[in-house]
Amino acid sequence: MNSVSEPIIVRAACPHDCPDTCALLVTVKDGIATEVKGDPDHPTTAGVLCTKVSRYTERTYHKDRLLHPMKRVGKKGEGKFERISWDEALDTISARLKEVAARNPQAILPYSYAGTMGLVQGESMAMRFFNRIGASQLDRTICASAGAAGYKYTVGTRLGADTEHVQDARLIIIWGGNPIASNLHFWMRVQEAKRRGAKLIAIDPYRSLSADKCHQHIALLPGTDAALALGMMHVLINENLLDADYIAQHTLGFAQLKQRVQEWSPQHTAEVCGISAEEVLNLAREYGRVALAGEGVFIRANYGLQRVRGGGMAARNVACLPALVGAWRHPAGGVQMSVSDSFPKDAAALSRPDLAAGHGKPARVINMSTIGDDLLREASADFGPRVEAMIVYNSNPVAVAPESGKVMQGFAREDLFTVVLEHFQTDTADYADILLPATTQLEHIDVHATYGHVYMMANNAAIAPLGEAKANSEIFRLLAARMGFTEDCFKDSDDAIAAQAFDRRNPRAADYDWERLKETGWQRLNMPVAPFAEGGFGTPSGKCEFYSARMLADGLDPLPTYIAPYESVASNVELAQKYPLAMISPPARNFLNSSFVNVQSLRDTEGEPHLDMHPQDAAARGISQGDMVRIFNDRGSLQARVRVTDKARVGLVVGLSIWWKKFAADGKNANEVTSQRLTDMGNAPTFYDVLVQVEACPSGV
Ligand SMILES: Nc1nc2c(c(=O)[nH]1)N[C@H]1C(S)=C(S)[C@@H](COP(=O)(O)OP(=O)(O)OC[C@H]3O[C@@H](n4cnc5c(=O)[nH]c(N)nc54)[C@H](O)[C@@H]3O)O[C@H]1N2
Ligand SMILES: Nc1nc2c(c(=O)[nH]1)N[C@H]1C(S)=C(S)[C@@H](COP(=O)(O)OP(=O)(O)OC[C@H]3O[C@@H](n4cnc5c(=O)[nH]c(N)nc54)[C@H](O)[C@@H]3O)O[C@H]1N2
Ligand SMILES: [Mo]
Repeated sequence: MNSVSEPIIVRAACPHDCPDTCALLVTVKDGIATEVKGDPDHPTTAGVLCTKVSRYTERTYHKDRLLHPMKRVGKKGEGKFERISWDEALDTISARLKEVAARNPQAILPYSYAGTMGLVQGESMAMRFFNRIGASQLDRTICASAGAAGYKYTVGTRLGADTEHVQDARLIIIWGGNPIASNLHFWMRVQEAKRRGAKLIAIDPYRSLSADKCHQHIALLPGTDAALALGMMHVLINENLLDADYIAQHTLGFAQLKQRVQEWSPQHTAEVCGISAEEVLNLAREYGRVALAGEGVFIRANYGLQRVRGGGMAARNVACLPALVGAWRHPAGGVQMSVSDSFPKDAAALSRPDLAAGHGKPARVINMSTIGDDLLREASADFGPRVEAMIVYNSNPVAVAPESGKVMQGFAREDLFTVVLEHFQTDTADYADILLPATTQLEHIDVHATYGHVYMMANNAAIAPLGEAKANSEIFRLLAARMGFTEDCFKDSDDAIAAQAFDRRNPRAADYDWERLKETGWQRLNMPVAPFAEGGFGTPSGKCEFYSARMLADGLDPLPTYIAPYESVASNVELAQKYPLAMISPPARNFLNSSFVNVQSLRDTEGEPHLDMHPQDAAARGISQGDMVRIFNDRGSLQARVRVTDKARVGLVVGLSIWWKKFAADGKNANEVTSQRLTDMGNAPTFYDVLVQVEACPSGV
């Protein structure tokens, strides 16, 4: 790009699906990116990057980067391709899409998630394109929609306690999250709080890296968090550890809540959660007492508690806690789950839903979490047309979607036309008919909202695209032209799109100026700290809704309750006789979902697929440290090497994820055994609501 030999520094933003969205400084010398560092001046990044992203150049210049368009020459899934020109690729795709669209545009399905969180490369040109076609809509549920639904019923909007004040908290509860692995910059502030005397409590069935560093670890059974929150509310209410003034002014339904929680005595709660009654009592008392003393009690509620049948309700119950004790009054108090609603994204300008409206009837919606079943469905009055063409970008569904056996069967359909836009030949790319090389964050521009802090972030292109790679936005721009779409929005440059990203009519982004943001790299939204200190919740009543009429209208219990997992020893006795172990598959520290698994140095650190298992469970099955085991249920099986450890509580096995199948000895990963059943609200997947059995593999495997 530049030919001077003096290195230049380019301001960029980390594109990955992580709450931290770091501000990056990229060193470029003679057109080559030589180093990626965290911006020391950006308040949450604070000059620090995780191991993965500090190796960003290793990923960008990886020898396996896709550099040319290719077409499939082998069988689906075999991964055999031949180089073609961009013209041939775009002509083939547009011809096929026109043919399908002429029959029924809803037979076309985009499939994307958060490979990049950028608004330009993720939420604009591609969405415009599919809206204009009138394609099926994808319900993007795979990560956060259960918790989002539960949180929003209660609090009204996804705002929460501000990361920048965590260090001032006196009590920090890490609930269903592992920030050392997945929210490092939050953890750095937790460490500062600890040095200042804060107490840290982890609530997690597994002694994760983070739980191990907390003062206390409450190892409840998976999927029982809603019960624990009910038990805490029982104690808070019955022992009058309450902020009566906050409750009176800013909450709705206290009397009904009081009645509801009576059945959740510490003893009963403890039985459901598989912990002791003292743990319930002490947790509630500590929470209430510290908050009522006017100090910060900060709950970091994360994704671990949402990936089960009652995941939405669990998030809702946890979101009720701070209102009871007035924790929201303190800048370091309240709950933080996602703060993504802080950003006034201009979705109408970015994705142009009005273009879809031109097709008359509303588009059919397909849930990305049931893609296995939906690819295998025939046309029907209920379902609509069979999916005939699928365009995948920013996602690796063959590795990450639940019940993988079905997903692979769907992708293997000979009559399905599949296009994949990727950096690498992932498990999903192996099934593509046309495989297109996409640029990485260093090669394109973008603008970012985040879900863990409140800064708008700019990403400048640091280097020219490698090989023939093109940005997602450019690929869809070219496809739109080939399809004959003449609307002006298909001519927008990436800069023009970025300039439309935030709605300046909203006071939070009133002074948003893309050209300036590109120079400064980041800019805080005009957001107050302690967003609910004076109430002002986003619910219909404007209060924190212990009782939610909207939930009742949606067919849900209007009050906090407990919904047992689909698959647990207590809830499904029959299944548990065959499959007595609960399995969870949370992220491995050195991977980001399935991204980075192909970066050698990071994969070397993780080694190979492991299964953590309690000594008692291992002994009962004649399994020893380092044995290769088979993990199975009715949906499928996979192999992993056992680590016998009491990090996993009795009855629980843990397979840190998400491995590329092709790097596992048996070509499988944890999603072989996960199910496509959905959560109580938000239609999200239930990745951690799984029973399995484990047996030693015959020796020699
Ligand atoms: N390094 C790294 N960082 C990441 C990611 C990654 O893959 N790798 N992924 C990114 C993405 S997409 C997301 S959504 C976030 C996820 O962010 P987090 O939610 O913080 O994710 P995890 O690290 O999986 O932490 C989940 C924890 O929940 C625990 N858990 C499992 N089941 C239950 C349960 O029923 N109840 C409770 N209380 N705990 C349970 C697990 O043992 C695990 O320790 O992280 C983001 N950051
Ligand atoms: N068993 C199990 N399964 C899980 C989870 C779990 O904890 N356990 N977690 C779930 C969660 S929380 C999530 S969010 C999902 C994540 O699922 P995905 O969003 O699919 O995330 P990744 O696996 O990281 O795949 C993203 C892909 O996008 C590609 N990519 C990155 N940037 C670009 C770009 O600019 N252009 C193009 N075309 N491609 C790009 C990357 O190379 C990568 O292959 O997985 C879910 N699956
Ligand atoms: Mo996620």
